[in-house]
Amino acid sequence: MTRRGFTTLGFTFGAATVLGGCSGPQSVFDASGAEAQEIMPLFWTVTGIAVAVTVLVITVSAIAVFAPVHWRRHLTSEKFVVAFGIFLPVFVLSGLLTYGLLVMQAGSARSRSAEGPGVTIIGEQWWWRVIYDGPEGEEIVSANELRLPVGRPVAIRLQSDNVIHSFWAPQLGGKLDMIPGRTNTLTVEAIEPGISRAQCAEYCGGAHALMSMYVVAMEPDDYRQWLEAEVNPATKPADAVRREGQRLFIAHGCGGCHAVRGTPAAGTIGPDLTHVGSRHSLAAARLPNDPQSFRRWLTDNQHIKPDNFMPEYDVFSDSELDAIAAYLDGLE
Ligand code: HEC
Ligand SMILES: [Cu+2]
Repeated sequence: MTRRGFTTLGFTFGAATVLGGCSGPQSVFDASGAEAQEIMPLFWTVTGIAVAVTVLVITVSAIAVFAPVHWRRHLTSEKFVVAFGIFLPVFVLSGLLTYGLLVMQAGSARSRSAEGPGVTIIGEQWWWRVIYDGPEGEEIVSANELRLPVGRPVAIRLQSDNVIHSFWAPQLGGKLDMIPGRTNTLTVEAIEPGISRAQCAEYCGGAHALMSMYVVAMEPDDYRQWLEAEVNPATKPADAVRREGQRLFIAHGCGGCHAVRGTPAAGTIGPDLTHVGSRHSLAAARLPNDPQSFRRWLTDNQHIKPDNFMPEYDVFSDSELDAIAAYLDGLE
């Protein structure tokens, strides 16, 4: 390949890598939240000005080094120093500060308007405990997925009971730390139904990079129906295979770490599994949610998500694995 060919290839790959992050379920550029939309113009304004200032500085430096003497002389004049060294920075920075404060003002006005039921999200290692305020004010414990009604600002109370994590849902806008012993409140409003992703944005140990989750924005009626179903205890196993799965689940002590409401399983160390079958992923968006993935998770989870706090199980036969997977998959 010619040198030019290499350059073109390199450039194409480089651009593809950089621009590949510009769309998709975890992209800040695909705003699907009111906050994200409000921040967007501020982002582009700051980026635009930063680019302009960089170009200006490079141009002036180039003039200082390469231009003929009579050009260079201009750069040392007092007028130039006052205009570009004092007035321009003061003007640009005060303008940006004012604009930024106005955007923040709008943001805090809208977070005051978040009156309805909220959600508590607790950062765990390396998954999310998600607790909804129920219709009767009760706590509905779930995990590894955040559902939101479209068109209503929702207050998300962020906590941690171990190290510092950070909740970041790029499409909704906003990123806020989850700090042990504190509650930080982030308000978001989804503006259209759809699925996006959130990611832990503060290094929290071993499997930090694999601590994601899906954010599901739903029409208000669908959301209400979903929340009403989420209050319910787990569905009873529908057939003999699933009943056997439930028996194995209890007999092998899974319930020491996991809760399945309506059964003796009441552990709180791991994610609540009462409705695990209806979530969009397993293990904090690490695996798709299907029977095959449940099986793989049980036997191979330290490979799938290195360092996570669930032990691997090599005691089950093939048919036992199928039974447990069918049971968990049926917990809709
Ligand atoms: C020592 C505690 C412990 C035991 C015992 C345990 N688990 Fe887990 N389990 C965890 C933890 C912690 C996670 C979260 C892992 C992560 O994503 O970082 C988890 C995750 C899971 C998930 C994924 C949940 C989700 O929200 O996506 C499933 C399914 C699961 N466990 C099933 C089981 C089954 C079945 C058993 C018994 C055979 C079992 N677990 C035993 C701690 C445990
Ligand atoms: Cu993290």
